[in-house]
Amino acid sequence: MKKISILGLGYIGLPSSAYYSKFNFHVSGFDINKKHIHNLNASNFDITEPGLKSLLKKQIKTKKLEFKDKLYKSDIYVVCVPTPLKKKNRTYDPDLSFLKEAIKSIKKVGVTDETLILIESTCPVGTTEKISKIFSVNNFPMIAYCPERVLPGNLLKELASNERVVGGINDASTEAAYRFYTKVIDSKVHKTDSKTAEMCKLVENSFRDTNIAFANEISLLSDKVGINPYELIQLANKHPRVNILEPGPGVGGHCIAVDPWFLINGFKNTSKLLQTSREVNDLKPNFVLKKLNEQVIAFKNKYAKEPKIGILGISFKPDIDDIRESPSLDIALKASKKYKNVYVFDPHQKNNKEIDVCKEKDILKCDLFLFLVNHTYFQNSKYLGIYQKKIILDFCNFNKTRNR
Ligand code: SAJ
Repeated sequence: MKKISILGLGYIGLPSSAYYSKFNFHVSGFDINKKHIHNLNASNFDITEPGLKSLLKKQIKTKKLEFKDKLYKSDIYVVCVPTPLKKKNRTYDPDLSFLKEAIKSIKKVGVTDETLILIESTCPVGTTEKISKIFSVNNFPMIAYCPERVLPGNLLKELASNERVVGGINDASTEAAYRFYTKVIDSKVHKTDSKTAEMCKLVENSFRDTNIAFANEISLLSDKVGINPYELIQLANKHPRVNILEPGPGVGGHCIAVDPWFLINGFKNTSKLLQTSREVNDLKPNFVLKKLNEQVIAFKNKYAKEPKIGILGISFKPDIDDIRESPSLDIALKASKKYKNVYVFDPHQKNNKEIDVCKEKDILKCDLFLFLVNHTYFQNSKYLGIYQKKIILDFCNFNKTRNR
């Protein structure tokens, strides 16, 4: 049985380790965070991804899945470490230190020309070729870039069903990557070179960011003429060749709001549309706060008192607890600082470290509501009642069917 090591047990590496161990492989999950490894080995999972906890438990029992704080020699290495952006001074340069360390640690345990290294982390174009240079010509492994495409919240299903793109630094690497993914996924695997595969990942997420920016700009224009953007978009989408996404409070998460920067930074004069899209999406929370302020002033003028403000949802998108880069959390934090009576409620947040999340009974007493995240939980008579009877600002299409 071939041995696989997964490097980096985050939101891609951890489910991938469990998933790959369902096939004819022995999988060893490796992470530099010893505490994380300890927790995984103690079955102490802090996970909300549907189905993941039970899959992990099941696969650990088969003894084909284990977690280690040391990297061991393997036939295949799947690299899923983070490649964050350096936000210092807002330069948004990619930090490839984790990736470089991961590749160095693979070199240290020893590779041959039979070893296969699959890089799934998001990278600037050309990274796979560059990092391959650290291996000596005598022991040169096969290396391919194979971007992940899974959607948080639907991850285990998409790991199996999404088509994949694999791009090796040479034909042997592409073929080996192709053989691996065709064994473990139920969908097509497309072969290309490493640069095209790297760019493909960045283009996919930039496409979504730009399309959301279009929707967000439409919402700003709608506000100028006093119409409902969601109704407008629903009607425009009746055209057979129009399919506008949904405006929201901004774009969050660790991918869509981040990945376009890999292209913008790499090709400054040729990525104006991407940069503008980022700006449009990043400015949306300010617009939400401006609209909130208008309502607060109107309330104070009418009732001669401060309104109780209820903020519904702080995660970066519906039905998950992930708050990374969340525009809703940003709005909630800023509103809590500016106004006296702000209540924040999110059914997916229990003990949030960044903001106090109130009890549901308290939120129901508010006067003015900001609907920020369209959690399925909110689709009940309590919140429909609020929507109809109270002062509301809807930035998540609460009252309409989803259009994603
Ligand atoms: N959003 C809108 N309007 C929309 C759709 C989304 O404002 O119509 C917002 C969401 O509320 C959220 C943000 O965009 O704040 C991103 O959410 P998302 O559902 O678009 O994407 P992610 O970040 O959860 O996952 C994306 C996916 N990429 C694409 O759809 C092209 C996923 O397939 C990738 O694997 C993932 O990025 C990644 O890891 O790169």
